[in-house]
Amino acid sequence: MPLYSSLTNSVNENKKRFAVLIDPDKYTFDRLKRLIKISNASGVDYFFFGGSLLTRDQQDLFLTQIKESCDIPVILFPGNHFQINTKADGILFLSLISGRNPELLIGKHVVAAPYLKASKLEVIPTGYLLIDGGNRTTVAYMSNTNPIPSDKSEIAVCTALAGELLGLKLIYMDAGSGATNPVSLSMIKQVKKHISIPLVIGGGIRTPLQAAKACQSGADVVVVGNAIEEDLKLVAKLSDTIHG
Ligand code: 1GP
Repeated sequence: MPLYSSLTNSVNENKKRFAVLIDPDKYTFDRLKRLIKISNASGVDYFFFGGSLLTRDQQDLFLTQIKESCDIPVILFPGNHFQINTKADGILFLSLISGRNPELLIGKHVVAAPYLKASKLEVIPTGYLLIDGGNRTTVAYMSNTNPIPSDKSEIAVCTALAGELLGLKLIYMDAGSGATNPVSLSMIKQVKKHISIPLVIGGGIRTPLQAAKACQSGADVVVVGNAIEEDLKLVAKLSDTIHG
């Protein structure tokens, strides 16, 4: 089944989904193999793959290894169009709608479009909202955009709603990798109340309790990267909590 249809089915059945973010710069090949094994055994739903800035040329090697060793779908979460890779299953075609940088609203998309059209990647049009997580993150710097202030839920609601009305299929609210504070529960609740497309929450989630609260507040998919890089054992605990 296509990734997006499967996700909307889960949302309709109120089943929460768990995505492990793999920033290929943060893993050695051996540690990646351990992550795949643990994720497979723990029922991880998706691997999100990418980073705001990649400095090591190991994407292809890593994607090959993941696809050869498990059935967990790999969805590209690209920092830029150089990260398009047809070994993955799908791509979050991100428009950074919380920002006012035209290159990340539409510019890079024009460059990427013919490659995506010619590929077999499932393209998931995604409204990407950066939310202030209490520290300056790589993604905020690299994207040259201002995150939405953490206490301005009404801005997040209107931005997410605009994304949905423009035809985007997913809203991803991200406090940024390594954020001090995850997206607030009240902001998640407000946004969820006003949109009807799936809601992805990530950035700064480090514990099963934080993941559970994000789910209870309305997250349909919870994304964790940093905390898992530091402790692979967290995968099983997060998976159990998110899947209830
Ligand atoms: C970042 O949402 C992801 O874009 C995950 O963030 O690495 O802080 O878990 P963390």
